[in-house]
Amino acid sequence: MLNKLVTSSALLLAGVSTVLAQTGPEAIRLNQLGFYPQAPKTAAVAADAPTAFAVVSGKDTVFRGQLSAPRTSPYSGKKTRLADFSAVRKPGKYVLVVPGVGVSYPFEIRNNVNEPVAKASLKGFYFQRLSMPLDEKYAGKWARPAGHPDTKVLVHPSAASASRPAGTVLSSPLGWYDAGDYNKYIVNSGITVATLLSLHEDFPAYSQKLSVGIPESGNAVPDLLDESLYNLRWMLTMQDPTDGGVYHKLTNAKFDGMEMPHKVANTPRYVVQKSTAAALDFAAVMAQASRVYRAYNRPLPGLADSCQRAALRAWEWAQKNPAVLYRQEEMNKQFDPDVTTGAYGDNNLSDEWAWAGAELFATTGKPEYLTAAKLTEGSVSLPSWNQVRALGYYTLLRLGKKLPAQFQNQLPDWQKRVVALSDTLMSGFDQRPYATVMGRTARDFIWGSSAVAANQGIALIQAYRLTRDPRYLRGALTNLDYLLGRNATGYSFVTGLGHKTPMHIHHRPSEADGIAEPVPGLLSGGPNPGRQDKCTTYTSTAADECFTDDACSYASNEIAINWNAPLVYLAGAIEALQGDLGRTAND
Ligand code: G3I
Ligand code: 9MR
Repeated sequence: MLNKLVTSSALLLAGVSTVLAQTGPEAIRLNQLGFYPQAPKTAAVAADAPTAFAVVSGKDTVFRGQLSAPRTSPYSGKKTRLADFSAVRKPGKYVLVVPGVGVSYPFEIRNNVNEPVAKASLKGFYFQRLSMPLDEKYAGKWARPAGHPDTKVLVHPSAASASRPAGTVLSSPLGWYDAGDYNKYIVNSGITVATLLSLHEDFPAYSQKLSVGIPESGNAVPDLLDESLYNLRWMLTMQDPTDGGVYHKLTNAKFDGMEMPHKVANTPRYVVQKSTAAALDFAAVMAQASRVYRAYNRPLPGLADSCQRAALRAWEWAQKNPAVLYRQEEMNKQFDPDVTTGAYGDNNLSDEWAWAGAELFATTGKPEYLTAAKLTEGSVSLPSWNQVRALGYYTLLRLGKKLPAQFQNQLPDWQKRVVALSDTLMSGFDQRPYATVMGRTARDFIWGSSAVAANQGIALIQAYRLTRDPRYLRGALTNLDYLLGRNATGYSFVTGLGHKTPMHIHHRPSEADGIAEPVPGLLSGGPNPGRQDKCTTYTSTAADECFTDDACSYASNEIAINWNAPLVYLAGAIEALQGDLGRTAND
C-alpha cells in the first residue's frame, strides 16, 4: 500500500514513467530508524544525476527540495548528493522520493526515535553472558542453554606462581563473551565496562529509566549497572588474591569452531599470564566502579569497597611490575600449550597509567595518583582498547568542580585538550560525501571502524557537555546516523535495527543457532580495508566501502563488546539530549 502511494507520488513528482522501474532504496542512505522532530535531517543519495527530491507521507508530498551539488568520496571516487529536509518536523511516517533513483526505506520522525538503539545495544550484552542459560522470557527465540561455566579453569604455565602453580584449578565464572569468539579478555573488558559506567555517570536520570528486560530488571539497581556488574564480577575473579596481579585473559588455547557455546563448553580453559596492561585497566575500571556503585550500597552491600580495594591492589602490583607486556608469540616459545586466541597486546602503556592514575585520583582524592598518571604527557586521542588516555580526561572533567580546590586551575587546560580533539574531528564534516564526522581520514576505517564512529560520537558529546555548543551535539548525531545507514555501504550496522542490516555476523551463536536472524542489538565491525580475514566476498576495496556481510569476515563483520558499549553510550546520550538538538548557539 505504502509503496503504491509512494510510487504514485514519485510519478507525479517526476512526471516520467521510468521511476517505477528504478526504485532503489539502497541508493538513498539515511538513518533507517528516522529523525527527531527538532533535529537536522539529512540523507545521502548515492547517485550523481538527479537534483530534485520530495518527502512523502501517505498520499501527501510534504516537502520538495533540491539535492546538493555532488560530493566525491576520496576513497571510492563515487558521487553523492545530499537531501536536507530538516524543515519537516511533524511526527509521522515518511519516505524520501528521488525521481530517477527511487524511494527510500520508510522512516519515522518522532521523539525518542533512537531509543530502540540504546535499548537493543544494551540488551546485546545480556546475549553475550556466560555461565547462565538465556531464558525465552528475556531472549525470545534466541534462548539457549548456559555456555561455559568457567568454574574449573586451569592456571596456564605462563601464569604460574608459588601459591598457584600451573594446573591449579580456579573458578572464574560470569562475564560476557568478548565478541564472536568465546574468550574473556581483561584489557577489552576494562574500556567496555568503563564506557557503560560513564553513560551512567554522565546521564544518571536517563540511566535510571533505561529498562531493557534482563533478569535483574525491576530490582533496586538500573539495568545499565546490573548488566555491567555481570562482567565486573567476573573481572574481580581475575585478580590473584596473593599479590594483586591480574591475569591478561581467560581463554581456550585456540578459537572454537562455529558452534553453540554449550556444545564447546568442555574445552579446557586457562587463565594466562599477568600483565601490566591488565592490572592498570582493571585498576581504572574498578576505581570507577567503586564510585558508581557506592550509591547502591544498600542493594549491593560491600561492593564499592571491594572494587576500591581491588583497584588499589592492582595499581600496587603494576607499580612493582611496570613493564610486563603481553607478547603472545614470545610466551608461546616458552610455555605450552600455545595460546592463539585474541592477544590485545599493547606495547605502550603510558595511556593505561594515565587512565588508572586519573581514576584512582578521582575516587580517593589523593594527589599522588594524579602525579603518577602523567596525564598531560600524551595527547588526547580517540579511545580504543589500546588507547585509553582520554578516558582519564573524561573522568576528571566530569568531576570538575568536585575536584579538590588545588586542582581547579588545571581544568581549563584539560578542557581545552578534550575540545581540541572534537574540533579536529569536526573539521569539514559537512562537506564530506555523507556529511558525517566519521570518514575524515582513511585511518577511521580500521578493524572495528564502527566503534571509531561511536567513540568519535562520545568525544563530541563530551565537548558538548563542556561547552554547550550545539554543533558538537549535532556532530555526534551524524555518527549515529552513519551507524544506522548514512554511510557508503548502505547498511545499518546494528543487527535487527533498520531495513538493511547484517544477517551473517561473525558470531558463533548467530551462525550456529539455526535461526535466520542474527542475535539482535549487536554492532558489526564495519568497513576495514585491511581485510585480514582474506574473505573472498568483498565487493570493494575502498576504505569506506570495504565491508562484507559474510560470517567469514571477522575483520569487517564480527561484533565485539568494546564496539557495542560506545554505541550504548552514543545512542543513550543522544536520547538523553534530544531536546537540545534544535538549540542554536545562543539558546
Ligand atoms: O597499532 C597498529 C598501528 O601502529 C598501525 O598504524 C596500524 C596499521 O594497520 O595497525 C595497528 O594495529 C592494529 C591493532 O588492531 C590496533 O589497532 C592491527 O593492524 C589490527 O590487526 C588489530 O586488530 C585487532 C584484532 O583483534 C586483531 O588483533 C582489533 O583492534 C581488535 O578489536 C580485535 O579483537 C578481537 C580479539 O582479538 C578476539 N576477539 C574478537 C575481537 C574482535 O574482532
Ligand atoms: O573467530 C575469531 C575471531 O573472534 C577473531 O577476531 C579472529 C582474529 O583473531 O579470529 C577468528 O578465528 C579465526 C582464526 O583466527 C583463523 N581460523 C578461522 C577462525 C574463525 O573461523
